[in-house]
Amino acid sequence: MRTRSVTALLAAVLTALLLVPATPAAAHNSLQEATPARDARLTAAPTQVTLRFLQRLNPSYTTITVSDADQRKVPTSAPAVDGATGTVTIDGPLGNGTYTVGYRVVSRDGHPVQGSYRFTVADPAAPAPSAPASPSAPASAAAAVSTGADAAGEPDASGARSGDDSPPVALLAGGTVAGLLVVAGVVLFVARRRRARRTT
Ligand SMILES: [Cu+2]
Repeated sequence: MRTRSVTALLAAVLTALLLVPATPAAAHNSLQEATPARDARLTAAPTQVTLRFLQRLNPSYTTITVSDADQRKVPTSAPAVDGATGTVTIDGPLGNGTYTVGYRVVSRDGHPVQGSYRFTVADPAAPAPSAPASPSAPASAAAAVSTGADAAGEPDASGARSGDDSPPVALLAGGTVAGLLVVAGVVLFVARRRRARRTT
């Protein structure tokens, strides 16, 4: 019977849609580990900032900055990228104070991910900084909200473990979804026409 086969096909298509695992948000890169750590209070000034991400970094699209409490950029080297890890070396010694690390990287699917966090240098041997910059500091941290850290977890674990940058996974999944949607639309259209023809 026609209607039954169309219904069965439609059910199969919908099932396939549900089974497609790709939620693009889950494929996004995210910060996994930072040195100095978020909100760390260090008794000795760091000379490097090292950020390890979920996915391999593209050296051409990796930015790591360090800013002081007045939002002035601290001179650093360009990021040295090794796999999923990026490191900048801080040119001069950091004085006591609060610093913001900002980063911008791309995900495997090409979408940018950015975020920031702060750490504080409180070396008891160092003189206190003269800058009384209290109200301006929190604004910078609030403005730079991480966009991709939401679903850092499970669905992408296999891809992250393999460590290769394979955009086809996300692209294929996206293409499959689009294709299935088109098929579902056609099936619905045909089914409706058949039904309409039968009633007239
Ligand atoms: Cu994306």
